[in-house]
This record gives sequence, C-alpha cells and structure tokens, in this order.
Amino acid sequence: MEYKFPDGFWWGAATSGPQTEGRFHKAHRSVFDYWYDIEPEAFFDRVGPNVASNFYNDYVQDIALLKEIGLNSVRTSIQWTRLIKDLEQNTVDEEAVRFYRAVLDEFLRQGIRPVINLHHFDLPVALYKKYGGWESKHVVDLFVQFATKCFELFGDRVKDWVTFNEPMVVAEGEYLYQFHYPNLVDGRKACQVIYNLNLASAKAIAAFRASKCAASGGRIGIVLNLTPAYPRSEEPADQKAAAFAEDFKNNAFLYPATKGGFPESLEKVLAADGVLWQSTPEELAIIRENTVDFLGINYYHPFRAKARETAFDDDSGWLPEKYFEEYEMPGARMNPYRGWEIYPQALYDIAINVRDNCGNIPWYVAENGMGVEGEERFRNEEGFIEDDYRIDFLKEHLTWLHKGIEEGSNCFGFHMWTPIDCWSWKNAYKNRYGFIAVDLATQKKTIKKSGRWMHDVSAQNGF
Ligand code: BGP
Repeated sequence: MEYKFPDGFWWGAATSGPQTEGRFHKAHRSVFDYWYDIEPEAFFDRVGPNVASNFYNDYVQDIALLKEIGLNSVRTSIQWTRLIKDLEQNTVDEEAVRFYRAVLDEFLRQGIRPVINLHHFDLPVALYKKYGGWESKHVVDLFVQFATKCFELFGDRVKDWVTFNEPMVVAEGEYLYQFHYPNLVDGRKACQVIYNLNLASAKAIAAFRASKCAASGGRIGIVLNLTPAYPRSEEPADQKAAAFAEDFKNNAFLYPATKGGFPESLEKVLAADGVLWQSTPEELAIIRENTVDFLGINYYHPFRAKARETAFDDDSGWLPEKYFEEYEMPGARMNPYRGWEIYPQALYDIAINVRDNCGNIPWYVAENGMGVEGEERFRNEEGFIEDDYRIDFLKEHLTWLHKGIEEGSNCFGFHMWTPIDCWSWKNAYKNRYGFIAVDLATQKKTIKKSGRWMHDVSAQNGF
C-alpha cells in the first residue's frame, strides 16, 4: 500500500434529502420542488425531484448497499420541508419524525456514522414568497427554530451536525447566476444573503451549544464549497482579481466560520461600492462567538481569474465580476460532461490553507467526485459499470490530500459525492456520480467498480 491515512479516517460519501428521498408525504415544497412544478422544462429530460432515488421507500436496502461498499460514515440532510408542519410555529410532522428516526437507526445498526446536514438548497418556497427567503432575518430565526428541533429530536442518534451545505451556492444560484429559483440577478441582495446565511449558521451553532447535544459529545460544523482562485499570471492586476475572487467566493464563508468575522478586504470594497450587508453589533458578536467545531470542504474545481479585459457593465447593478473575469486557461483538463476543470492539486492547496490560515481546524473532504454522462455504456457482461475513470480521479485527489495530511493538515476524512446516483438539481440524472448506479425505470441499484474499490480502500485505510 502506498498511501495510508490517519487512524479512524472517515471513508464515506455524501448526499442530501432533496436529492434522494423523493417528495413522498412531504408537508411543504422547497424552492426546487416549486420550480419543477411551474417549469419542468428547465430540468434535464424534464426529470424532477418527485421520486429521486426513492430513498424514502428504499432506505433499508440502500443503507445495506452502503455497508456493502465499506462506507464508515455518510452525510445526508433532514429536509425542513418534510420535518416541519407549521413553519411559523415550528410544529413537527410525526410521520417525518418516524422516518428520520428509522433512517438514523438503520445507519447505526449497520455501523455507519450519520453526518446530518440541516440545509441543502431546500428552503421552503413559502418562506421565499412571504419574506424573500434568505434575504430576511426572520427566516434566519425560523431556520434556527427548525435546527433546534432537529437537535432535540435526533441528538441522541447524531453526533456530527452540519448547519449548511455550500451556502455560497445559495447566493450564487438564487441571486447571481440563475441556477436556483427564483433565478434573480441582484448583487446587492446576494451580499445580504451571504451575511444572513453566515448569521443563520452562527445562531444555529449557538443553539446547538445550548442544547443537550453539545454536552453529550456532539459537534457541529459547516460544509463549504471552496474553489481556490488562481491568477492567470504574476501580473499585479491578475493577482488582485484573484484575491477579490478568493475573498468573495471562499473567504466570505470560510472566515466567519473559522475566525468569527468577515475578511476586512472584502468589507472595504463592498462598503465603498455601497453594497455592504446590513448588520448589527449584536449579530456580529454572535458570529464572532460561534465559530465551527469542524469544517467540511467540498472541492470539485478551481477558479481561474484574470483582471477584467472589458469594461464592467453596471446596467444590471453591482456584481462581483466588477473585479475579475473568469480565465479560461488553455489546455485545462476538463470534465466535459460537467464543464468543470479537473485539478487535483487544489486539494493539497486547500489542506495547506486550512492548516496555515484557519488555525489548522479539524476538517474533512465533504464532497469530491466526478459526474459522467451515459455511464451505461460502461456496463460489462457481469452487469456492473466499470468506472475506472472515477477510481483514477479519486486516487489522484487522494494522493494530493495525503500529501497535505503528511505535512500536518488536520484532515479526518474523505466523502465522495455521492453514494448512490442521485438527482442533481437542474441536471437531474444527466451526470451520474455514485459508487452505486440507479436504473431510473426500475429503481434497481447495482454497485459500480468504484464501489468495490472503495470497499478495499476503507478496509485497508488507504490504497
Ligand atoms: C454540489 C452539491 C451537491 C451536488 C454536487 C454535484 O455543489 O452540494 O448537491 O449536486 O455539487 O453537482 P451537480 O449536481 O450540479 O452536478
């Protein structure tokens, strides 16, 4: 074996409630459920979240498959739109409580550590319509009530909690780049939403610390998507562009989560442009005092930045692109199905960044993986998909991660996106990411070659 990982390393995979469960018996619609209902053609092949990978009905069999491929930990999420019946009063749906308890019991029975996230892009649409969703601090408080309810109801079964998955993607998808309902382009609102999501996370952490969960050994973190910003060149203008992209895309969440405050360089630019968020001293104190116990980091691709070559057109108001343009690097290695650059070395850069700039806080890779279209063409005579490209992709990323760990970064696990092919938002089932394939027509699930490989990696704690 060439690469051995620290004792107790998490070998696992991540998914979410809205992408797996299906909409069976759900009290409310999320923004994605609603968007699909009003505009199904916006989704690949018009496939929506209604059935997803049928986890609501298949969880016992699904969790057995996860055991079979050797996962020792799995992240999924509790859906606000399922658990809570009355969003203002925070009353629970008893069937949802039964369901989530049964799922958690099944994970524990199989010896798989459940990591539970509280928000995976699934804001109840009613709260968008009534209050503007994450633009509103009232919604922040409703979320904290929901989180508190989860700690009370499931804290006996769950030790590892996550407040948000990729909060930056909420701001980007809903308010900048139009890939989440309501598909607005509004940089000022995006900034407020970034602030409010940080506040919601800190308030939920405060509620967690006041609950029984913390006293009984639980811990809480956040999952951030980090897209390290690399400048096109050594030229100062490119460096400056990349530094702003790094601040806006990464540090706007990384700093509050780990240092308790926003990057001053970012605040300065936003204030000068008149788009700094509304905050109060009391809120800033909550953010300062409630940093995370651990970090989950999703890494898929880097961000390459260059100084603007064209004048910024501010007809649509302030946007972060005022300070950079995306640089399409010639010769970049691409995943053509997703259009994302493959750059495994960034995982090492992230490890070192967390070590040197975030107090070497405990962290794990909470998502990394490769979506591939048309994987059925790789199904062999024995009936399983030979996804060697995925194994190679994982090995390359793990090799760089290993180097970061060897050099002292405090990383305790690796979760691939995703255990079982699941519903991918607008892309629906176009690209498949799982260790386990799903036949959408029959919901038959079969382990891919990468799943068998993961079994061995997990058993040997390395490869
Ligand atoms: C992350 C999300 C996941 C998942 C993954 C793959 O951003 O946390 O929910 O979907 O990316 O990306 P996509 O589904 O867009 O291909």
